[in-house]
Amino acid sequence: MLIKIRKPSDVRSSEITPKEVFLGRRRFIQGAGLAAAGVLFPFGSADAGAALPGVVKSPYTVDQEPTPLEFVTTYNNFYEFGTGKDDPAKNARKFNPKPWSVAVSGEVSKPGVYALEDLIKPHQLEERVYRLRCVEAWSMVVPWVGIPLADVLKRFEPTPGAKFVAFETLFDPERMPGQRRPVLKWPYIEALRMDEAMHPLAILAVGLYGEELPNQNGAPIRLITPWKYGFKSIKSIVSIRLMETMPPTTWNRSGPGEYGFYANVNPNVDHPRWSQKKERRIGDSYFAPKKKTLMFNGYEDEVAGLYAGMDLKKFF
Ligand SMILES: Nc1nc2c(c(=O)[nH]1)N[C@H]1C(S)=C(S)[C@@H](COP(=O)(O)O)O[C@H]1N2
Ligand SMILES: [Mo]
Repeated sequence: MLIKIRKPSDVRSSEITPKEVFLGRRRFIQGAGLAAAGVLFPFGSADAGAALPGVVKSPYTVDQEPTPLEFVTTYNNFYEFGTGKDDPAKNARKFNPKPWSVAVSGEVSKPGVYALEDLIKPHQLEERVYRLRCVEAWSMVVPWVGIPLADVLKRFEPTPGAKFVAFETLFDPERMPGQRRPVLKWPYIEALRMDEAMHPLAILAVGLYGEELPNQNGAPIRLITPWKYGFKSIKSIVSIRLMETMPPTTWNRSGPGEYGFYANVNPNVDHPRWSQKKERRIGDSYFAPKKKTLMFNGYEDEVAGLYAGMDLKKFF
């Protein structure tokens, strides 16, 4: 396996480019008066995104060089802000994700509307370098800041009827201009089976590269399931609903033959219109060799057990 999960003692802080370097670079670029600065670093106005202090490094980290911040924040999929890769960075600049709350409902003993500050406390935050693999056959490596989804779900006390978890993105066409056109059925919804949601690799992220999430990356709170295609990692979540039956999901609904409910990264199951055997790492030269796609995006040892006995060609 090319990707291994390291023990905390293996994680050297020097492997993650320190925040100061990025802040310094950002200030340098702005100081140099480059017109591109606003495009390269669109979040926050003149200032950097708010730093998230005291974040501990998690052992759940891949041993790979993170994709530079510029690419992570300018090459995005977030259809609420447009369908082009550079649209979210431009069109989400004015989006204000504060205040924010998340409605928790369904098969739980403690439903309610939770303010983001009550849902996720700063002292719980950890950094995990995860690979994000888009169904479009490109990938990135991102140092996310977040907390295990399981830790959050347990606090709502799921009832025995909770078999699935459904997530919903904010629906607000005034603030999310992409929602004024019916390119997808809004709001964006995604879901996991309960055992997937409780897996320690699944996290709710509130930051990346040591700072609060940029708007284009799903501020202020998004899901990250690193063994699944990126479209499962729903952004700007306002609702978490625990359910007895399998909920509909946005991409599965828009193209059931192309996007499965499970959406596990699988080099052996091609998308009907393109291969999933290889991927292009964003930030690499266009002529750089593509990388082999790994089963479950490299997390086979950790997650294969969730799908024991399932035909992954049928349940793609
Ligand atoms: N609400 C919402 N969430 C979304 C999307 C979207 O269009 N809307 N795009 C998904 C897709 S296809 C991918 S690959 C990832 C991209 O995350 P990134 O832009 O932070 O790299 O977000 C996912 N989450
Ligand atoms: Mo994607």
